Amino acid sequence: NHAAMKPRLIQLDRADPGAIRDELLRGLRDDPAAIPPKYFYDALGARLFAAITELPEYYPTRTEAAIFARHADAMARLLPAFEALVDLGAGNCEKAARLFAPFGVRRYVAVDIAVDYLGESLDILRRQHPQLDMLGVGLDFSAHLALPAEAGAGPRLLFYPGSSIGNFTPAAALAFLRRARAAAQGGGLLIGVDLVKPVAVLEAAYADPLGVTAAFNRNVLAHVRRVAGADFSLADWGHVAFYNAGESRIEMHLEAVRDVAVRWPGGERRFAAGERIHTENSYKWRVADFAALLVEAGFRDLHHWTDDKGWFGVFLARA
Ligand code: AVI
Repeated sequence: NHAAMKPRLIQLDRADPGAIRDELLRGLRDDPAAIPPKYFYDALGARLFAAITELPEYYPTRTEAAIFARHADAMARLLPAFEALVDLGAGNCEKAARLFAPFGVRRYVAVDIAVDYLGESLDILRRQHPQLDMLGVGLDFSAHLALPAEAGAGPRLLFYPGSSIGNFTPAAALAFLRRARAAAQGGGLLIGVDLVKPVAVLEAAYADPLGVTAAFNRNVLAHVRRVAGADFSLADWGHVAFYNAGESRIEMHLEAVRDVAVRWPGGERRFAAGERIHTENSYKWRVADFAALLVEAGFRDLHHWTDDKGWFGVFLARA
């Protein structure tokens, strides 16, 4: 029976077009203007991000992968007991799949905002791991982490790689970690975190000479044009990325290269040349500060691994 072999998919949060438009237009009217970074990831944006992870300057993805390749067996020996591996922001499910064997995973719950793309990933995975119990969940986990009952009642290992936690402010990161701890049901958390390092290395990773990150940044305007009806012209905006040492974060902005007026149904805003729209923060943590954040969120029994240069950290903690 082929249908029975299909991984189960559950879509929990359907995007509400009205709420999306309201959120975006509120941000555009703000001073300074801002667009939430989750709008980077339309179909093209997701592909541009995948291209970023291949850039020689963008060290986080390959540095984290090397840490897992080197230490997965050591991690496996320290894991709390768990019934399901819950992958937050699973995408193509590649990172989690590399842990199935060393961690002895029997149930895999892949969570992402859109279940459509997840379905394709899980179909491919199913062929490689026919014994694995799989579930795909469409959920905006930046808003809440209430997983469906189908995810199981036992302890869970939450997996949050890629330093996506860095796109939260420290306060939002703490709130997120508290929710993650509750969702783990007595299991644990395995999380990848980008670390503070020389400014030149950080800035090169967010302003690559090929211009892929610039395209990724500008593409958010095409997405906003589509979903909020704001008539952005991409050529009017330049990519700006710099390290803000006081806040310990990379900031990305789009800067008007001339005076521009942006119109949308029911409103408009003028931007003077040089004025910016804030599109992303990417926080860089120190090991001790991130460990303290985990403890503040209620986690215990912390372990962490880094690469030789200390550029990226993977933390394991018990819920
Ligand atoms: C997804 N997130 C962890 C990336 C980062 O590095 O903050 C997004 C990104 N922005 C620009 N380049 C990559």
